[in-house]
Amino acid sequence: MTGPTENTTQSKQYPVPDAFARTAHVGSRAAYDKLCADAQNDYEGYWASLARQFVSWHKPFTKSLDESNAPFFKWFEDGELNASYNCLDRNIDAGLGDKTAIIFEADDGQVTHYSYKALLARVSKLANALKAQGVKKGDRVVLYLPMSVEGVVAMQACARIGATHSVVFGGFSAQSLRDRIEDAGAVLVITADEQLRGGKALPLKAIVDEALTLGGCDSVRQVIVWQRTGGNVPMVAGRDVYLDEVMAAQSDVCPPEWVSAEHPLFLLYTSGSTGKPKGVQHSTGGYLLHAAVTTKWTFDLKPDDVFWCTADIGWVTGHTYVAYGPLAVGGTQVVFEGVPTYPDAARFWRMIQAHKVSIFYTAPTAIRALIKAAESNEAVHPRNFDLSSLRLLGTVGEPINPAAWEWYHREIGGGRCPIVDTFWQTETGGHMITPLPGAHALTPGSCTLPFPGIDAAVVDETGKEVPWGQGGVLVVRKPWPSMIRNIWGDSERFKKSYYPADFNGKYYLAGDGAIRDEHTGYFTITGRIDDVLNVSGHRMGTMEIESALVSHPLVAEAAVVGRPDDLTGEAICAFVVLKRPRPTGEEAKQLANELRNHVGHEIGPIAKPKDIRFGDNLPKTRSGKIMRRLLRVVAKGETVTQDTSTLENPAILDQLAQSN
Ligand code: 7RM
Repeated sequence: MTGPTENTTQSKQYPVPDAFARTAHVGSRAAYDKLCADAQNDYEGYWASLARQFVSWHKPFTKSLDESNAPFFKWFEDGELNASYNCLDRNIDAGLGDKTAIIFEADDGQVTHYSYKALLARVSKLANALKAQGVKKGDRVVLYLPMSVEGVVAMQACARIGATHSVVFGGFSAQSLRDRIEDAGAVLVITADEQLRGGKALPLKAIVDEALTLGGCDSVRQVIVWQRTGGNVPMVAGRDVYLDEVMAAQSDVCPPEWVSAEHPLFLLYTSGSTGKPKGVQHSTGGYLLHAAVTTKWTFDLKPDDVFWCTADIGWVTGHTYVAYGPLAVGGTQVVFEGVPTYPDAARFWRMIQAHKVSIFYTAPTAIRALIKAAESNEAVHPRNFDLSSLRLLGTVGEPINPAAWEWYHREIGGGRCPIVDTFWQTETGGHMITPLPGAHALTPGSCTLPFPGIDAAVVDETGKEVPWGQGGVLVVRKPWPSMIRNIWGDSERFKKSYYPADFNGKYYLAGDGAIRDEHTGYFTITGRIDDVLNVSGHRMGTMEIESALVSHPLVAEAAVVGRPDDLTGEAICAFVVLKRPRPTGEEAKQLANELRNHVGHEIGPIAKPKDIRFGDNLPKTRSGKIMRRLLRVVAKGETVTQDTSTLENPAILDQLAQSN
């Protein structure tokens, strides 16, 4: 057990446990510094050497980075590879064919093991089936699937034939699904009859049917339906086919389609501060490289480890650290269909014990919910379970508060497991700022230092680095292999969002604020600096929610802000002006529920506002700008002390404050 020590800033530091450092891939601060120095001295050479080490190339690349069309950077462009070959065939060729690639645990607890060989056979059958349906290299395929082996297989099958997948999280509504299908111009959708989570069935196929009737989806020629529950779903003749049937007809051998390193492996839609969700476009070569190297170094993954990332494949974490990273390095991983609280809040601990999980990666919001559950019900407390197989823990998606960090470290990690607090984004493809567990002493609440080769910095509005101890804007000063390549179909928005003129168009703008520790230089992320909320680690644009609200016939105007929430990190708080007089009492309650459901229907349940407050108006400047800054104060339940003299209607603040 390693105890914390106090450093000069009074923040606790947990040193690297000796036993961990001895066997770690990056086993000391000196080893980390050496990697950083290598990258510093020969940036392109550093990445090229990793790309040769971690990726198998069908045709080797001759050039590392192409900056000629900045900020549309290209990496390893004349190299050819296949992501699915890298994740499956080459492991089998290396003798891992019978090794377990995936331990799948279903919602009801049923467990199935899949070897690398078995996974390749399934991927190949589906890849052949997609080809038989006419899917070609470069076509987009939308996946609307539960957390499942079939989901991973579908992603890998697309990669195998050079089709670009776009996974849509099963919690998004028909409208959101439609928007994504249309924007991507998908030729085919793969879905399931139903998704099963926490004992409840959600009708995915019915939502696909609805999405396709909303218009704009003429590009879709086929829908492949996986019968997960065997629920009786209507099939559209000539359009819908069953997954089992199309796979059964195919050979389990499918030669990989070799693609350029820059070929788009996938699109993944994510929320921005304005407008509709953006289709983040990722490459094949650079992305796969970062997925592999971060899985190995950040998680210190070894051949005997059992890795478990709890993220759904509908989010980027489920792409990089379920569908690609662990397979690319020949690991064994757990894939879980269900939720952490079913049949009870000990599900994670029971599964870690049963599958002897050694590396566990989850979100702070899940940890906070499970702390609460354990504190109110002894039966689900982790101390009732044998968690001794664990050697490393990780978190992702949002800042982790030090109290939750300490609990995770003590109660789950038994005081012996380092915690990697990994900062990254959909756009970055993989870890950007993260501890390497054999190299960095840990400070709760800090993601420590950039991954070797990532040139992250905290700067002021002019792009100048601020001194340690002073807050600023997080940027990345050099392009890196797994970075976003474009916003699908909107290059202008790509430039504006990520390479704004503020920094001469030279720095990648993450959209987060950060501060570095005065003594250690460790980074702490202070949160989004734009109108993006982070609710339970899920990104939500306030504009999207506002648009959903005003699409309701009764709503005249809406403003959405975040407020801190103990459990979900941030909670969505909506201020609404109706086209009729302001409702109060029972009527307000009913209307708030109606609006909540409306947002759920428009975007998905995750976007439902927690608070809805009705007002006669919203606080506006004389030029008509809504003062969100003041609404954030009201949302927190605090009194506005700021100057409100520029407001057209200062009295509205009192009304909104009382309207809860
Ligand atoms: C992987 C993922 C990205 C946003 C990002 C941050 C926040 C993510 C951390 C974090 C503090 C972390 N992709 N974020 N990880 N904040 N510490 N370790 O979450 O595109 O969905 O979200 O999430 O604000 O910009 S994401």
